[in-house]
Parts: sequence; structure tokens; C-alpha cells
Amino acid sequence: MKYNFDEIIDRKGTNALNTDGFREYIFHASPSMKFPYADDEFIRMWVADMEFATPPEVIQAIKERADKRIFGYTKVFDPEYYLTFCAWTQHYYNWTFPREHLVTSPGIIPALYELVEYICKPDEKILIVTPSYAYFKYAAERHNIELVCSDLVQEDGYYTIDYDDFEAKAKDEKVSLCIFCNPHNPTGRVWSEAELKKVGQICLKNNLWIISDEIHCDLLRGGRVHTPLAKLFPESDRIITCMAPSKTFNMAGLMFSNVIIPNEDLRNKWKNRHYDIENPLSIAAAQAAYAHGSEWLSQLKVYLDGNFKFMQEYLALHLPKAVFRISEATYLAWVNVGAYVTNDVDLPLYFANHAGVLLEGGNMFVANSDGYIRLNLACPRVTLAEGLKRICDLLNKGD
Ligand code: LCS
Repeated sequence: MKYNFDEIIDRKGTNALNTDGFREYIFHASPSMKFPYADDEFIRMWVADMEFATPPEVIQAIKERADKRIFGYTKVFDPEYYLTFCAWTQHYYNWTFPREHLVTSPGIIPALYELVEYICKPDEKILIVTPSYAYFKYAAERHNIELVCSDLVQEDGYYTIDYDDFEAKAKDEKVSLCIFCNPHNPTGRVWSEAELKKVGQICLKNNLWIISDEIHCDLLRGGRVHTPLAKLFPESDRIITCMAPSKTFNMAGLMFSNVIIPNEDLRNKWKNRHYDIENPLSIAAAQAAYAHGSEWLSQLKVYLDGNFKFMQEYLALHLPKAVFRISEATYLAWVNVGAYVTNDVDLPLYFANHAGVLLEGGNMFVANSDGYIRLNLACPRVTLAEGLKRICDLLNKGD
């Protein structure tokens, strides 16, 4: 391997949310919240960023941009960025889009917050499938929009869409938008073309807009293929696609992402209201990531595949009653530990206090998530091994 994913990198002194922000984010607590573990004793498997270094090609591009010495107002003027990103979507997804459809945003969440405001009237509703990344719910709450949840169906850890329920909810005339996670966080599903066609058809037939959040689309297990939802409905302009280098290349803090808005009116609304100055270092980083990041990404995927396999084997041996299936995408593992803990247990608090592991779980995922924990596997294997050991030891002991 050209890149070293086993390296343990000290994140101290970097203002990392991962190391310094967990009290507030997970526990809604102040910095004075105490645990039986010191902060640097925790195994951190929670927020979705990686313990791996951003590709050296990206860091080099940031340095080269820094060497140009002026950091005045910047946005993406150079067509090279569009061409590079489009070459990426063409290569990986056999899909492209016109240049004028592409806008950029300091993140997918900020984009969601804006788009909900532009699309939904105050008495309308948003449809999501659950469990869900909680910010889909927060985007609705931010604008006082009612959220409608359609629970995914689960069998042996494999999640599918309950189309009857989804369609019944989409038919509500007040539902005007579906925020759909493709691939899905937290279950890790890579939706098939057939599944996406059904979802798209139901939404479009019922006049919904769709925001297809594809932020995890580059992080596939070996052999998996991602299909952009919009690719299946080229005649529709009501599907907005969100993609970003942030998860893929561990650069979420650089706050730069792609939003593809085919509808002209909506795009104009965005352009008139969106403050679109971007960070010059982020533009350079994103450009370099899509231009030169392929080899790093393919090695990362091999490493992540290994981590998932390691976890599967470890759980089979040490936690046989856990329900776990290797995620088809993302670096997040979704595990049902309901056989070991009762539903009233606050899972993140339980594992933080009794195992020294920071993880997300239970109602952090909106609904349909009791008894589940989500583990971030984007870490060196030794870290993963220690985290799993602590989790399994605790559950087997049954404190
Ligand atoms: N959309 C999805 C589906 C995500 O999983 C995340 C990050 C974002 C958007 C954030 O996009 P950004 O604003 O950074 O561009 N997911 C996280 C998670 O599950 N835990 O921590 C972050």
C-alpha cells in the first residue's frame, strides 16, 4: 500500500469536534461533564469523520494554494473544477450534468437547510425513511416543517423500503419534499436501480421534490455500484443531488460540497439568496481530490473492507447475538445489540461510562433505531480492535 491507514494520528490541539466536541454533540452537556475515562482514554467511534490523514495530494494542493499568499474573496470561476468533478461522476457513476446545474455550498447540511426553506411552504411536510441521519429532521425543525417518517423494514440486518407505507405517506398532499439518503446512513444500504426507480416514481408521481443526499456515494464496499437517483430520471428537474469530497477524503472541516440543481427557478432562488463565496483552500483541495484522489480512495476502500471483515469475525466470535451485516457503503457499522441491553438504556451514555467508547445509537437516529449502535470504522485496525473488545466485554459482562 502506498498510503498508511494504520498510522495513529494525534488530533489534539486541532479543535476537532471528534475529540473536543462529544459532550455537547452526543450528550448535550457542558464541558464539565465527567466520565470515568479521561478524554484521551476514549476510543472514539462516533462522528462521521476519519482517523486517517487526508490524501497527501490534497494537502499538497492546499500548500501550493497557500503559497500564492493572497486569500481574498474566492468562488469557483474556473471551469476546470466542473470538468474535474464531472470526469469523476462520469468515471464512477457513468453520469454527468450540465455545468450550469452545479452550485457549491459550505456543506450538505447548510444546503439542506437552505433548500428546505426554498422548496417547502410553512404548512407542508417532509418525508424521510427511518432510521435516519438526524440532521434531516433538524432541517425540517429549523423551518417548522412537519416531518413524516416511513420506517425501513429490517430482516437479519438487511434493510428495505416499505413501499406501501412510503407511498401512502407520499400521497399526503401536504408532503412536498422527500430527503433521501443514497447510500443510506446509518444502515449502509446501497439502493439498487430497481429500488431507486420505485422511490423516484412514487415521489414524482405525487409531485414531491427529492433531495438525494449522496454524500456517502464514493465510500462503497468492493464490488458495489452507486447509482445517482437523478441519473434514472433524466427528464425530471425535481431531483437535487448532493455530493461532496468531505466524507470521501476526510475534509469535512474544509466545508465545500456540490449541489446539482436542475430546476432553473429553484437554482435562481438559490443563486439570489445563497452567499456563495468559498474558501480558497477548500476549492484547491476539492479540485485536487477529484483530480488526483482515485488511487488513495481505492486503497482506503480496501482498508475499510478489511475493517468490516474484521468486525464481522470479531462479533461472530464474541457477540453472537448481535445482529450485524457488513454495510454496503459508508464507513459506519450499524449493529443491533438489543439482545444484550434493554430498551430503556441510553446507549451512547452506557458505552461512554462503562466501556470508554464514544459511539452513536438509539434515538440519535430519529426513529426505528432502538437497540442499535453505530460504530465508525474509519480508524486504524488496532483502534477498531480495542473498541470492539471494550464493547463486547461490557455486553458480555452485562453491567
Ligand atoms: N448528509 C449525510 C447523510 C451525512 O451522513 C452527513 C455527515 C452530512 C450530510 C453532513 O454533510 P456536511 O454538512 O458536513 O457536508 N454525517 C455525519 C454523521 O453521521 N455523524 O457525523 C456527521
